[in-house]
Amino acid sequence: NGGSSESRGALIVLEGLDRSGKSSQSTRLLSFLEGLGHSTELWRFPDRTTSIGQMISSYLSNESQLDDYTTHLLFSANRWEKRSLMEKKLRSGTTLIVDRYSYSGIAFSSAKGLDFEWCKAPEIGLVAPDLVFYLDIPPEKAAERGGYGNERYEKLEFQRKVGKSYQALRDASWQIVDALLPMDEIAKQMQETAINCVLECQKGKRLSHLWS
Ligand code: FDM
Ligand code: MG
Repeated sequence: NGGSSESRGALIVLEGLDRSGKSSQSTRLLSFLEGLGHSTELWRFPDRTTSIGQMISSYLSNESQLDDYTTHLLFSANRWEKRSLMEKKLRSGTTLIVDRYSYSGIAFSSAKGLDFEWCKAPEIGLVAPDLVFYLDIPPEKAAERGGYGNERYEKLEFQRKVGKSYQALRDASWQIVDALLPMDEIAKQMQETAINCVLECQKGKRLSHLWS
């Protein structure tokens, strides 16, 4: 990357309903960018490896009960505990591909009936993504794909509500991808947009924070 100490990595987020193909496409994007010689890491939220992440994980697998508001704040705290490392990596030139981020936090909690603005508030100040891929899939089609697991939110009725909440979050950083296209086609579309984004960040696009 020319060795400029100012060139930074890009924050690229993947969002979408469960079974929309986020995880497969994140992995493919990772290999693509690494293949081009870009320093890249794949992250995901919730990050279940931390102690907050373990509370979230046991809630999701129905091993524990938690108040909805508290749950929301734990998901947010799970991003905050990674914020400084995230910023450090980006500033040192590493691109981060992140499977779910603040948009999931807001979409899932507001789908439970929590106030949208209340859900948004704790996300203010986190690093803003440079690019968000939304893998767009009708909830019915997602449900047909090899079935959901047994986690708390993996129910068709609920996923329909989440899909609606996501729509209110779309902004200029979003690229909507048709998740019903063949995997290779999706990967190709994403690669083109992602590489442009990585280059823009290298050239000096400033890091910003949610929601600006
Ligand atoms: N989820 C994920 C939330 O409810 N809030 C959040 O902030 C995040 C990041 O957790 F149903 C939900 C979305 C999903 C569940 O995510 C676990 P994975 O990607 O299926 O592990
Ligand atoms: Mg899941």
